Amino acid sequence: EKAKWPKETVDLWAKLSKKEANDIDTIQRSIVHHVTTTLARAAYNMDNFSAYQAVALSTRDRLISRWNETQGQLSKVDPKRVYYLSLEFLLGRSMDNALLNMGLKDTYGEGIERLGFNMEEVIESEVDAALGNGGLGRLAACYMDSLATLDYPAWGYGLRYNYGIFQQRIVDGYQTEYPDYWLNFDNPWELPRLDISIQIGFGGHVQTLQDEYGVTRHNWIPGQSVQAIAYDVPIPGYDTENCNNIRLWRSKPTRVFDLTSFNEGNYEKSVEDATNAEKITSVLYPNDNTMAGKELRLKQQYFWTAASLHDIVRRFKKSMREWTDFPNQIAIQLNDTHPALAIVELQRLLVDEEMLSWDDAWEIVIKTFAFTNHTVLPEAMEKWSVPMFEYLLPRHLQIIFDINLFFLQKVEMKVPNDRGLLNRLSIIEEAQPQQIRMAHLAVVGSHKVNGVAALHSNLIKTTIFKDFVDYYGEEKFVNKTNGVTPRRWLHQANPQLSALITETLGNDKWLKDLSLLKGLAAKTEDAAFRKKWMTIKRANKVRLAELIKARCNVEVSPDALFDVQVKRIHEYKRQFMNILSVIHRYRTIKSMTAAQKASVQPRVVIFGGKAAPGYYIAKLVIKLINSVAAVVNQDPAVGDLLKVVFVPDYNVSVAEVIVPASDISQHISTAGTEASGTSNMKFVLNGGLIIGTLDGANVEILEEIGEDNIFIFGCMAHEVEDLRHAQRYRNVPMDPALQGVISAIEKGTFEDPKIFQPLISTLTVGKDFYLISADFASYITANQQVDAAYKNQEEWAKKSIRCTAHMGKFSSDRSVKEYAEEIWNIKPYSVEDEGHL
Ligand code: Z57
Repeated sequence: EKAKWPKETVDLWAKLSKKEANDIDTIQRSIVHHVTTTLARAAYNMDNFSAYQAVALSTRDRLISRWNETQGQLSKVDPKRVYYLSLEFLLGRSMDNALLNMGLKDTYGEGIERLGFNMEEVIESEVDAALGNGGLGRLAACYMDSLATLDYPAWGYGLRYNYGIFQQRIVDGYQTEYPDYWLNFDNPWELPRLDISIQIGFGGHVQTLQDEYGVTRHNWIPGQSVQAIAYDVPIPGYDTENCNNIRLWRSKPTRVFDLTSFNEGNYEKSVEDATNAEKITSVLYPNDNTMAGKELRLKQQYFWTAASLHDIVRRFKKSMREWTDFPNQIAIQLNDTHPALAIVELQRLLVDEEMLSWDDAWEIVIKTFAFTNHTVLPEAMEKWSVPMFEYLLPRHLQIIFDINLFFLQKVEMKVPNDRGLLNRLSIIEEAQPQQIRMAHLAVVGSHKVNGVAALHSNLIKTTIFKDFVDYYGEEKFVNKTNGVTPRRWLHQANPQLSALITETLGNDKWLKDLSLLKGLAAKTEDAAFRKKWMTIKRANKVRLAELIKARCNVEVSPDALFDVQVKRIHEYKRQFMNILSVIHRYRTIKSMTAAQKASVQPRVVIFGGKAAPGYYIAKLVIKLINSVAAVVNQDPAVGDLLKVVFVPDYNVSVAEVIVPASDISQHISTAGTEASGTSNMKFVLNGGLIIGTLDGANVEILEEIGEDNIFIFGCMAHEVEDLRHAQRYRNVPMDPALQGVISAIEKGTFEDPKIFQPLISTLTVGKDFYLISADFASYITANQQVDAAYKNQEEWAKKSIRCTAHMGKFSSDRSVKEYAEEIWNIKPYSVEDEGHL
């Protein structure tokens, strides 16, 4: 149609569509324009929040230009793209990140300074986008940053929950949950695409018919339907014009749907149906590493995968290519088993709607999908009961049974007469009722399966997927060690350290090639440099001390050793062992003479993290931490030698303050339970040392930074089975130091001991599944080594610098490049600066 326009019209469009200028005057005008028009305010009624809104709207304009240019060019060029399907994107705040990535932070900072505002204060007005629980959701956010930065054509697909992860408050030492209604004000970081609406069906029945060639065809007639509406979140890369997209779906009632009830004269019923439709994207399930098994969660998973696949297929069809080209144009990464239904949905679309043969369709499906496993914990493995599944998705159930039958027939051909093997490999678990094993479906429907750290990837090959490795061979199972984005986790969270690194290395190239950090290693012997390094650490500790004063009303000294454990509260992560060792430390100090106390290294022990609302034991751990804090912090016999704080409502923006301020952080999961961990990488990147077990990515961090710069303790993954066996059947006595600590709790040192009995029982009656007693002595020793090492500040500074210098491997840029080259087979596409209309 554009071609029909006269030249002057085309030229006028070209002239007026030029990107906004980014000089300070233009930017100030754009901010004030949004204040006076979009916000309908004026200079006399401005506050930090309205300043935030105006700066956000102005930033958004620039983001959207880039988004538009990138997506416009990509739809013309149509390169192979990757789609990252994740039920969680834990993005945190957007404004600071967008300004830094677009290289506009200084200009905006100066611009609003002259308009009477301070950038750091304005940034604080933004609420986190907390559409995730923990590591898995934050990993997705880091990967989106790296994909955009490396110019990969990539889209994320997820859900736009009205309520993100709950807000945590501490009342009388207990966690209480409050709804996180993050959309209270307009969200400037999304573009509603009200025109992009897809019908998603549920329930109903399956018609079986013969087509004109006598081939049996299946036609699903859903009993209900809802609409999926698209909301696009622009993801700008760092130091590139490229801007990728995360498409989040929101559920809405369809007209057709509510009219059925309405026409029957049942008005209330029709409104009730509408409410049920809205409910699908109402709330993020707050479980991390556990499976809830709720019907609404399964509805979320289908709603999201069906909408995303419909969108992907629609885009593919525009290119008029052959179906066999589908996997040449499209890679789909399944972030855990949550989107595994996408495998079934694509098979259904190809067979039932596009009329491909089963085998042709299945070949396309397998070539398209790849699957990331993030855990080996049995309680986290997704299983859906067959009767519930059939009620919601009758045709999908048939397809799953067919996928399973054809798969098991092939196994039978290769390994005849091994019924045990078929049972172990089957997608269907023969329980009462039958269960669908989503991990098995994901393995069978993908061409690559990866773990998230070397240890974990080997572990899955020998445990949960052993039989699959025997059947398919080793090549299908690969490792992709996690990484984190240095843009958010160093440049944004620790601006002073970032500036020092840039000054020292002579440029900021390290932000796109993190291996360049190794240039810092030579500086360990430079005393002046060490001083600068440690001065920055101290400033970050002062900032954290202020946050602790504001949120916990506890005064802590920035000269003490800051010891941090922040992550979801889970038994396998062993926050319980940490607080027990703090009690041990407290008792030790209490037993000391004044002279002995003089040589104690003062320590502030900082906890943070949310417990799933239904996870009773995890919530008791929070209560114990707060009870210990209440006693220790006011004990004059201890003074500044030991402080304990629980920072409420740990989230991404709180992490951005805590991570740069830590001296030592704790990554102390029972060996073999933490698939990778990613905060370990963030802490070490910021010059924080870690104390940890040989678990997840700790192993590879040790390899990179060397054993002198990390405190390792505890048993190894391969020893866990034997230790558990011994605890169960040979009455191994509890570690004596631990016994002393437990007795102190039972004597009522920290509130009514009855409260904590269920927790203590996990060590005694529960046979200490996470091996706290077995690891306790070596844990105490490792903590003593930390104290001793910290006393020598010059040596500590050297360790701290070496930590940062050797973290190049753990950039998510490296991870994403490995996925792109070894799994997705996609190439970067460089957006041309000025697009041609
Ligand atoms: C989650 O955050 C992780 C695994 C899961 O299965 C679920 Br559900 C949620 C975490 C792992 O526990 C971490 O060890 C890992 O670093 C992270 O996923 C990212 O891979």
